[in-house]
Amino acid sequence: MKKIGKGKAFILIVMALMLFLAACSSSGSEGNTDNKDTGSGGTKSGDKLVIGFSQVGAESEWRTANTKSMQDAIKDAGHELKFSDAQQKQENQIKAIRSFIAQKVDAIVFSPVVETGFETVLQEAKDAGIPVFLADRAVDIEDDSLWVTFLGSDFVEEGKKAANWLVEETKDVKGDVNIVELQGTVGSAPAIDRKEGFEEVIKEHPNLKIIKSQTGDFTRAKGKEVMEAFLKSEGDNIDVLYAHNDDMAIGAIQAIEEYGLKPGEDIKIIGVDAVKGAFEAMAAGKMNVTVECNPLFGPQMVDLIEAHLAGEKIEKRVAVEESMYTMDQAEELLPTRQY
Ligand code: GZL
Repeated sequence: MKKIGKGKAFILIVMALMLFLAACSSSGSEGNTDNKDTGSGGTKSGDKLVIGFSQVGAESEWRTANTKSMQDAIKDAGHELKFSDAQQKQENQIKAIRSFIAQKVDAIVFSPVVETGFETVLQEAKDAGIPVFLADRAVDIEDDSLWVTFLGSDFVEEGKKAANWLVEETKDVKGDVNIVELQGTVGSAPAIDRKEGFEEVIKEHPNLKIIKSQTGDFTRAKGKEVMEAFLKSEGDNIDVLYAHNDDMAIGAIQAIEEYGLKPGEDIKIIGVDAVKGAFEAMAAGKMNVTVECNPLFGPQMVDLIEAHLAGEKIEKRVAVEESMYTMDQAEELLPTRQY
């Protein structure tokens, strides 16, 4: 058998050593399943999550549509939903969040009925290591580490859109335009911001005057009741109703008709939400405009929860795209409305 020279022997030993070292390093990555299991952020997408959802209530068409969008999206994604309807009571939301913490859910979605009074319970969720996602309404809390993100509408912009429509609609009117305002739930983000946005625009037009303003708590019944009081004290002096949601506007329309005036003509009606009821009222000539506030963000919220739990960075505020619809568009668009 031919002898191998010293030089060749050395090369063979070096090659054998390199192959051995290469084998060691590759088995190191194959053998280490720990890194693959944890990834960069914990749960891999595709895991079944348990999501606690504390919803404001069932006070309006908008809320009902929002609840359905969230429930369907969580179910369609294969996750488990623990749902709580707070019936518009803050104490019920605080109880629900504490219950979700005790049940060790993977994530909490929360639409705060009002902006303040939730700091303590959100700190408890943070201490328990459970991420909180704000849906629809914001909280007025300095420490924004208490929630991952806010997904919802820009309510100030909605108020501005409503006022800008009125400015255009009354540009040829000489003299004062008297406005009555039905505010949403006292202390809620949409009520505070829709008022702020509307007033920011009309302050540039001194003839546009808010002569009465009171909460109708976002419901049809309360909206009708407060409008009856407005009509009693101001009657034929009212030119415009600005309602922070369509449900209160629809209640007010009933009160205006019972009073003997024509809604949409004698009194212009401005609503917010763009629910089906508003399109029906506009198609009947009883309402003039509705500013869209889109409740159908359930799939977007589930995507945000899964992305966060997979370790992705999430923006602190994610806005929902929205439009505005007027009486002349209502008949054609009504059949297309999903809520
Ligand atoms: C707005 C939402 C409001 C709706 C009302 O995002 O919070 O609450 O405008 C609902 O219809 O009651």
